[in-house]
Amino acid sequence: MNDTTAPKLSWWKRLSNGLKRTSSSIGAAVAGLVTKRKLDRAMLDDIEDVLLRADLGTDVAVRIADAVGAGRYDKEISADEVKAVVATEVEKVLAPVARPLEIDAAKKPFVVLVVGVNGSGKTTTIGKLAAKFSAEGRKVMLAAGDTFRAAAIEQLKIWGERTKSPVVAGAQGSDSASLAFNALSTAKEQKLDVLLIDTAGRLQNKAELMNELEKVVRVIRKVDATAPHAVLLVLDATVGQNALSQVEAFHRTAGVTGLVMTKLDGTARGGILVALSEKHKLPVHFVGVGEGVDDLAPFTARDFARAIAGIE
Ligand SMILES: Nc1nc2c(ncn2[C@@H]2O[C@H](COP(=O)(O)OP(=O)(O)OP(=O)(O)O)[C@@H](O)[C@H]2O)c(=O)[nH]1
Ligand SMILES: [Mg+2]
Repeated sequence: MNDTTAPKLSWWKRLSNGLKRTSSSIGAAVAGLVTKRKLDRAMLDDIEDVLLRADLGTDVAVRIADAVGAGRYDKEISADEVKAVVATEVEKVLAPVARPLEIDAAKKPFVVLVVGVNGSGKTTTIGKLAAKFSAEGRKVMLAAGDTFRAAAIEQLKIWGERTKSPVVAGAQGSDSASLAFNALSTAKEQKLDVLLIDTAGRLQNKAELMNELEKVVRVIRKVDATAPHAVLLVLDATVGQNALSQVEAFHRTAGVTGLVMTKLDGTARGGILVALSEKHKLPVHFVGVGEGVDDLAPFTARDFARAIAGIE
């Protein structure tokens, strides 16, 4: 193993291990379906059901079943063939959305606002991103915009210490828009490279909390009319279909520019990322496959598609 392949392999391993619950549920079901049977409509319907249960969404499930059926009626088909078709079709959906988060170095700082429902993984993702950006030699600042809970401020401070990034925090209960304003003003004065702004978790159907988020965006623009330069919606893969309505609501309120999907290691519903990509076509920048600082990986269509299909 040389230096260029080592990180790639370990990332692939983390991704495929992370997605094991999703891929093995698809793989086992497909294997059970195709043994010693000739392909017919009933088998395709069963394959479609398996894919729907993994949350890939109706359109994609139907398309995959059609692709499996094409030219194969009345023939025996192996589980590996089905998996290969799954991987190919899923990759087609994901390829247009798998886009890196590009930091525009001309923005000082490049402002990243991180939003999402309670517990989706926002603060942890900020910590992981701070580590990544610092490792790239960028000067990072964190803003503890979740002012609701004292524990949230503490949690961000710990990530600040770990990643040696300064943290701007206010008192618990203070206004999160003013906190964001102060943090951005300071980061601008100090000509820092990246400002990562944490926000409190909020349910997408709570109008008051969504209005507060709108205010954060408005106030940030008073310091820099072009900011925020990225609005990342952090989605927890384990919620399944609810992620679709989260994307709609947060996109409407805060103009989401890209997605991060966390907890792909803890769910059999990783297919939701495919359904989301098909429906909303928002860029997917990263996926989280664990709680550790290294467990955030850039999203790549081919790797994800193969991992979800359970191709080794
Ligand atoms: N397994 C796993 N756990 C994760 C991942 N990302 C975050 N977590 C865990 O999920 C829990 C919630 O993460 P937080 O980062 O606090 O989530 P949050 O969105 O900031 O939560 P609130 O601020 O309460 O809205 C923590 O226990 C994290 O360690 C992931 O990719 N995989
Ligand atoms: Mg948090």
